[in-house]
Amino acid sequence: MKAPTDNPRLTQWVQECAQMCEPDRIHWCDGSAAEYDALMRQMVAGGAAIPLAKRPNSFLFRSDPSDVARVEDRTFISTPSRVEAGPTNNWADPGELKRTMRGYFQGCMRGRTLYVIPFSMGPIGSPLAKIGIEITDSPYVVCNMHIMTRVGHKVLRVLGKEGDFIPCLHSIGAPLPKGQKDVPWPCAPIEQKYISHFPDENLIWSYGSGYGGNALLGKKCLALRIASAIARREGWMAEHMLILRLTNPKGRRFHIAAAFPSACGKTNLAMIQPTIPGWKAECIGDDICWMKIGPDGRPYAINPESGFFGVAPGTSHASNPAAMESLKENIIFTNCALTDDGDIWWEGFDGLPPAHAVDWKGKEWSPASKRDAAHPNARFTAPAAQCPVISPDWEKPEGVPIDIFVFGGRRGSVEPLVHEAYSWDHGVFLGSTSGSETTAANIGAVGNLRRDPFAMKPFCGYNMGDYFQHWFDMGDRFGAKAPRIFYVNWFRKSPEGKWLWPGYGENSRVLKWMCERVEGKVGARETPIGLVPREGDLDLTGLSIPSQDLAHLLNADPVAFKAEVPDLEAHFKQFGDRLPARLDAQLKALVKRLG
Ligand code: GTP
Ligand code: SPV
Ligand code: MN
Repeated sequence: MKAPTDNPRLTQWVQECAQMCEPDRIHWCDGSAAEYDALMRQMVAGGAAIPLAKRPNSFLFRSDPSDVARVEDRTFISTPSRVEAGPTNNWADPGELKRTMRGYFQGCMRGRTLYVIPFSMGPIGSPLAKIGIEITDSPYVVCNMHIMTRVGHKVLRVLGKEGDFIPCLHSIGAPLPKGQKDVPWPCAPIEQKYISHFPDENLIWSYGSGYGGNALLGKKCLALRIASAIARREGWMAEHMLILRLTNPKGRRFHIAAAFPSACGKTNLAMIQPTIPGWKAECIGDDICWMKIGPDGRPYAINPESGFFGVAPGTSHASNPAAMESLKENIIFTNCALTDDGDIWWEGFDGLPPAHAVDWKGKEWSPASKRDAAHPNARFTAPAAQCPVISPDWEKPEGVPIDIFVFGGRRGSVEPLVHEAYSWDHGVFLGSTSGSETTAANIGAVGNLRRDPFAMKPFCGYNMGDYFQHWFDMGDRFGAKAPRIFYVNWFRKSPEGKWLWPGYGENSRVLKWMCERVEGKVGARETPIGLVPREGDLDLTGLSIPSQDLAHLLNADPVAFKAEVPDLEAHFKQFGDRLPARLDAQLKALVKRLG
């Protein structure tokens, strides 16, 4: 196939990759519906995709049981020196890593097609957008990229002859010998998986996995790890944040950007349907936020993606009706269960479980089975435009001005429902120390408390100490225009282990408090950890929460926080002289307030 571009750097890179990977053929993606349909037909015929009778143009995929989530242990930030990657990243020497990976890439696409996917992160032509080119041997990746990013010839037109792009090389790492039948989800064993980033060269090499952030390279690899490194150099921000617009009954708009770790509630909050009368919410993005300082000195945010790669389990009409409405057609489902009438199902779906289903491993399942029907990290890939609460401004090239930053995590104890930072520096401290229990979004143990600063631990493409400093530098530039900073925890549990807060749509009550704090209309109580609403400060009309539960939710127990200080000190210590002095000062101030 002739290259539909006259960009010499692009044609040369594709040629080099083809020489190394030795595919049977090369296909330049045009991003058309016809291309998507043809690839899906091919995957249905080959047994990789199952068409769903109940959802038009929707398909179910079952991954290999070893390839179900991001692999942080196999993810590398490969900078010339280890200190540039910092203590929170896996580092590998670029020369050595490339040598090892070239060994794997050599001939890895034999028997397969090399797809070239030109894509834009951000509305095509937006001053905040970036162009990437993904090379992959996975038609599943191509179809997902069609939904998650803007793909096609229009990207090549913007790129032009001289334009710059971020090369993203991906292979599932499973050459197909002649005459051998393919398996439904080819991939390489875990020890051969490499998700590698070379931030100094804006280069991504991913080998061995076909799943999510390991393989859809526009998402975590480009839009967070590489983009965070570029953003620091260029003076903007790339964050693991949802973006949402809230309009109060008077018509005043607030734009909120919130960073929670993976599988800790971004998609749900992004599509919130407020339970309090008169408040309206619109979704702008559910996972990634790029921000530049606008002409008025405020941060302006865009969602670089064009789809949702959302956690399926727990999604229902009760928890997230807007997501359910988005999933009616044109969806890729991965690792969900299949019902006998040709629909998908997962734990936490509306209504009763089906009497019989086929689980995510393709095995017979019934409610009596001891195992989950859907994998806990089962996902849907859905076009953002299908979301009933998507904002009419979600593709505005200049973005939306942010009023409020929210950090948070999943903590069964200690952290109250919400608190506000005393200052920008205190807010950066809250972001830098945020802790959360690990989830199924990464392969590894689930439920362990870890520090996940700014929800960026797995996604920061450089030394996290320098990233903290970048937040201070940006705050200094925002000055009086800096967004206010809050910290939330929807996941606090009673000693008996039940959720204390109803969550989901009811989180609008917490958002209302934040907006009214910005307007100076509502009070708060000073505590050692920050400003916490008093019972009367939260609008709880129509909600019946036992008052002892509410007291528990709003309790910032100094004893519990004091007990965490040694862990915070150890957390900061790992950054050595890269830790901004302003964070050290914040920790000392906290210790003093705790008494
Ligand atoms: P990534 O896509 O991995 O970045 O995840 P995310 O941050 O978008 O998480 P998501 O919104 O998909 O939520 C993950 C899980 O948390 C789901 O099982 C949700 O049902 C659950 N969840 C989300 N919001 C709430 C809440 O307010 N309360 C409770 N109890 N659970 C919630
Ligand atoms: C996350 O893990 O934060 C995700 C899913 O959003 S993935 O794209 O697989 O990284
Ligand atoms: Mn995410």
